[in-house]
Formats: sequence, C-alpha cells, structure tokens
Amino acid sequence: MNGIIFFNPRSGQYNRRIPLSILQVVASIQGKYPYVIIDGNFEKDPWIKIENYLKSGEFSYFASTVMPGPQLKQAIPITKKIKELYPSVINIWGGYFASNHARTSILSGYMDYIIKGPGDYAFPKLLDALSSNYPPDEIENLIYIKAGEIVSTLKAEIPDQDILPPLPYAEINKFYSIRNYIGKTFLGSKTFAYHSSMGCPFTCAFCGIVPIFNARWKAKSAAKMYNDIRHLKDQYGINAIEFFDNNFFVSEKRVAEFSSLMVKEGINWWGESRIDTMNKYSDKTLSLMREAGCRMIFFGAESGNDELLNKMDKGGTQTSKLIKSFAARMKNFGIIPEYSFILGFPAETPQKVMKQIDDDIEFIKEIKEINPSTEIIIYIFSPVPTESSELLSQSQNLGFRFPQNLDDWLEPEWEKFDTHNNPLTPWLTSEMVEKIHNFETVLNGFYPTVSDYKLVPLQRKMIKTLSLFRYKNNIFAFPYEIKILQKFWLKYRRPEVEGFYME
Ligand code: B12
Repeated sequence: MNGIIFFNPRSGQYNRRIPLSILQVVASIQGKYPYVIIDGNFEKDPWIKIENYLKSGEFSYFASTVMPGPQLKQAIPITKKIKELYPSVINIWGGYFASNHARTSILSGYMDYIIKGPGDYAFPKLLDALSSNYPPDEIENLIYIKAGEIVSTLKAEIPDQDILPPLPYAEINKFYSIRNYIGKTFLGSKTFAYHSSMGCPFTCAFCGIVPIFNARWKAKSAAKMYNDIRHLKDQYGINAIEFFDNNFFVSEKRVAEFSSLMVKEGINWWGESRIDTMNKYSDKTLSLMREAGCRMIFFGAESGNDELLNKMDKGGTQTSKLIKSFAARMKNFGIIPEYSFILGFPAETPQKVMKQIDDDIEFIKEIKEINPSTEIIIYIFSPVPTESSELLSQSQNLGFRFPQNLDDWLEPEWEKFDTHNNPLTPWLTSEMVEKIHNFETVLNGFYPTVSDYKLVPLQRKMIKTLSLFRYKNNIFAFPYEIKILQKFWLKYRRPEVEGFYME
C-alpha cells in the first residue's frame, strides 16, 4: 500500500485541457508506484472518488497540482479534509500557487510537502525517501516543516527536457478518455496541448513564474518536439496544438528547425512569445512559421507607457514604439498577434492611475488601427510575490498585503485577485475597474475575437455596428446593450480565463 492519488482541481466552467502538470509528474513515477488520476474538471464532486480510494487503504499519498484562482476552491478544502479524516495520508502540493505561496500553504498544516518548481526529480526522490524512511533533507525543490521550522531545500537546475520520460497518454486514458482533452478550437477540429520548455529568460515583475525560475529556461529540441507531435497526430489525429510554454519562441534556431519539420504536417499551432525577441526573427523564419501552421502568437505587450515598461522590469528592448511597429510587421506574414495588456498599475495619485489607464486604452485603439487583426487580451495588475521588485514594494507601500492564512484565499475577492479580473488593490477604485471592464466590453463588441469561432458573420457584423458609436467616441460607461447581446445572444467566449473556446 503506497498508492498515489493524483488530483487536478477544477479550473473553471469549461476547461478541458489535458492536465500536463500532473501527467508530467506521473511520468516521473511510472512503473514504480501504483496511482490513480482524478481530474476535477470531469467530476461533479471529486471528493466521492477520492474518499472511496482512501477507504480502500491502498493509498498513502495525495498529490495535487495547484494553480492560482479557481483551482484553490477544490484543492484547499479537499486537502484539509484528508488531513482531518485520513491523517496518515501524506499530502503533497505542487504547481504555481503552491510554489509562490509556499509559506502560507505549508503553515496551514493541510499538506506535508510542497514541491517548489519542477517535480520531475524531486517527487520520485521524495516518495523513495518516505517509503524507505530516510530524511528528505537532500532533495531539492522541497518545502516542509521540521521541528516546527520551515525547511526550504536548494533549488534544482531545470531538468534537461529532452531526456524526461514520455507523457503517459495511454495511462490517463484509463481514467478519462483522452478524447475528452481533444477538442475543436479556431486552430483546428482536434486541438491538443503540448509543453516544450520550462521557465523564461526574463524577469518581468508582474509574472508569477519569475520567483520559480529566475530567468532560467530549458527546452526540448526541435526534433524531440516534432517526434512527439507526430506521435499525437498518428495516435489521435491531432490537427492543432496549443504550446503551453511560458515562452515558446526564445530561440529562433529551434523554432525555424521545428517549423521546417512541420511544413507538410497540416497542423496549426499557437504559442507565447515576447515582441522584442520575435522582432529579431528574420522574415524568412516568420514566413516559414506561417507555412508550418503557426496561426496566432500571444505576446506580452503589457503597456504603451515606456516608464511603466521599465518599472515592471519588462527588460530587453521592448518599447511602445516597437510594440506598434511589430504589429504592423506581423501583417505581412498572416500570423495573428495576440497582444496582452496589463492595466491598473500602482502610481502616486489616483489621477495618475486613471491617466495610465486612459493612455493605455488609447494605445490599444492605436494598435487596432495599425493592425485590426491584432487580438487584445486585457488583465488587471495583481502583484506576485517576487523576491524584490519596485512594483511589489510600491504596491506594499500603498497598503497591498497578500493573505496570511491559506483559507483566506477562498474569499471571493481573492479569487478575483488571482484571475486578474478585479484585484481590489488599494490604489484601484471600483470606478477604474469598471472603466477597464467597460472598455473591454465595447472593444470586444467592435472587434469580436476570432477565437470564438462559433460566431457567424451576421452576429459579428451586428455587434460591431452596435458598438461603433461607443468605440469611436470613447463612450464606455454602462455598455449594457452590448453586454446583454454578448451574454445571451452570442454567448461570447473570451480566451483570458479558460483559454480558447473549445467544443
Ligand atoms: C494550461 C494553463 C491553464 C489552463 C488550466 C490548466 C489546468 N491545470 O487545468 C487554463 C487555461 C484553464 C488556465 C487558467 C488560468 N491560468 Co493558467 N496556465 C496554464 C499554463 C499555460 C500551462 C500549465 C501546464 O500545463 N504547464 C506544463 C506543466 C508540465 O508544467 P508545470 O505546471 O509547471 O508543472 C511542473 C511543476 O510546476 C511541478 N508541478 C506542478 N503541479 C504539480 C503537482 C505535484 C503533486 C507535484 C509533485 C509537482 C507539480 O512539476 C511539474 C513537472 O515539472 C501555465 C503556464 C506554464 N507554462 O506552465 C499557465 C499559468 C499556470 N496560469 C496562470 C494563471 C495566472 C491563470 C489564470 C489565473 C489566468 C486568469 N487570468 O484567469 C487562470 C486561472 C483561472 C482558471 N480557470 O483556473 C499563471 C500562474 C502564475 C502565478 N501567478 O502563479 C501561469 C504560470 C501563466 C503565467 N505565465 O502567468 N491556465
């Protein structure tokens, strides 16, 4: 009896992306420990299955992945209940929330160990130590309590991604048909998720991955990726891929090599990049990427305010001028730029906070003038626990504090915080948040996203016509007519919270 219950908490209403976080950890213990997988996205009440497994007495470990936001609503109460009802079971958390809020999490007493960062080596080593009763002190990426003190072991190098064991797709099929995780998006009828690299070479002060990877990045080779994707195509008929990497396009050489391999595969793909990185790509590489199926790329544009870009340590050579010129350049290659903006940064006075918001609204409209096909994603700034950044210290000077108790994260205001929807930071008034949301409504009315492919041309035309006067004249207040149509007629789906619309 040393079975593991792996848990992927529900992450919203619609999400059915394959839980790569869990699958990659499963791969690290494949054949060594018995296990079951529970995906909260497919369970009305996951506790029923979890308790049945626990009652069997065959399971010693509960291992959950925990991202910020909705996943906490299942991860916290279930982990707490296991500790209360099955105290001999060892609870282990991993993932971005557990890593970034390790102290608050481990002090809750609900989990025994936290894996901070990649778990590919740390997790199997921890199980080996626990099942052979030797201390886990030498195991890297580990956080736990010992003699009342929090122990945080050394941070390990990012594993070589090419030598990691293959993901056990056939295994998850035993628990949930893999067909559940393959769906129609605007990219293709059989869209699947793939992760080819860990980390990111940059240290943007608003990004939750920085405290974990500190500007380190490691990736699979183009050949390895291509072979994996060929396998998915042959095995499951995949014709579209969402690359879930934090920064897929770091290396032009890797992307060019991969693209030349993908040219004849008829697979469309999407991934995340930086504007200044990709602006260094040659026209030849950008054309090859398009030919190879690259349809849209997510870019962290963040703001048209150069002072803010500096304050958020965006680094590199990203400026408002480059953000604009790059949007124009992308028109030549038929690849849709998906620009993500963050509004609502702290500033000395409310007037300055509102001016930053107004300026970025104007900047976004300018980008749409330059390249109307640019997709716009809008988030509202919510601080992340970086070691130290001007942005975090300014936020704290203005009174911002993270919850001190794990259960506090279950309060509704903190879920909205995590989803960057309405973070209620001390410098943001409801009037400011409303303005951002109302602008977003009018913008999405005038320029509905291509990713919501269920919209028919007539619907797009009508909502655009209806939004024209407001959009052109910056009349964003109380856009109820657009909201009602988006909600009840279009059932409009924005990609921000749960990814691209998938059927
Ligand atoms: C897929 C994804 C989603 C999917 C859901 C995935 C799911 N689990 O069901 C969707 C689209 C729903 C989603 C939503 C959100 N997401 Co998201 N998401 C991702 C993404 C792109 C990929 C995650 C993944 O599969 N990675 C691949 C795996 C292999 O890597 P990994 O998760 O790091 O796992 C390794 C380690 O972390 C560790 N580990 C992880 N879990 C566990 C568990 C155990 C037991 C152990 C031992 C180890 C372990 O070991 C693994 C192997 O090394 C990441 C970015 C990224 N590249 O990771 C963002 C990311 C996790 N998301 C993020 C955010 C902010 C959100 C949202 C809050 C955004 C929003 N505004 O609403 C929402 C949350 C709302 C919601 N609906 O849940 C942030 C979190 C940053 C932070 N502040 O902590 C990330 C990092 C993106 C970013 N760069 O900012 N997301």
